[in-house]
Amino acid sequence: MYKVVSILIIATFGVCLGEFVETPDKIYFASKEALNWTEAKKACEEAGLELVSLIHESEKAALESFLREYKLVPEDVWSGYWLAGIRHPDGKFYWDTTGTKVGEGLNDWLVGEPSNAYYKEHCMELKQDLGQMGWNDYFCVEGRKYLCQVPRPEGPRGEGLRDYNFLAEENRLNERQNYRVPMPFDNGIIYLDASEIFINKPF
Ligand SMILES: *[C@@H]1O[C@H](CO)[C@@H](O)[C@H](O)[C@H]1NC(C)=O
Ligand SMILES: [Ca+2]
Repeated sequence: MYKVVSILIIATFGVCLGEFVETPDKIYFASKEALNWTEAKKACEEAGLELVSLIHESEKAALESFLREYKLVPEDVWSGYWLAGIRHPDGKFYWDTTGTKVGEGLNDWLVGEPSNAYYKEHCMELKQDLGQMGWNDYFCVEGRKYLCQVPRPEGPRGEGLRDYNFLAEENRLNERQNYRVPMPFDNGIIYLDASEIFINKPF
């Protein structure tokens, strides 16, 4: 099924796929360019694809092996890829493409995430931290490479939202009280505020 769908997509959107890293794997696509989240969503859609959503454990394994095989694993904490998940005004994360809640099947948040730094991290990226791939919430206005997939052939579909402007606004819902990131220094633990960590990375 995937094969038929992807051959159709390649045939129809061959030109647009020039924006993506060329791989023989035609289920996942890694962008070459960095865009903000809404532009990344649009770029996937213009190629007949959609931002990657991760609902089942098997999808995490498939995506990670794709990234490893083509040497596309995020190199450091600043080189993640946008995924389809966003924090809605109700404070909860949803996959934009399916309309379902993030974390209901697979839950792959990195330690200490989602941190919602400055109350403005409403978009999900896949990044690597301490040798582990997983999810982080990050500022939607920032440029990131992004991951697209062949649209899910079955299952729930999100309608999409009329207005995504809330992604650039503060949202203090589900605020963590005294949120602190544990750092693996010595046998005691040194704690840093999320705001200190982001002090050199203004948005
Ligand atoms: C992304 O960039 C476009 C074009 O500059 C802009 O219209 C849009 O609001 C931006 N989206 C976010 C989430 O910053
Ligand atoms: Ca975060």
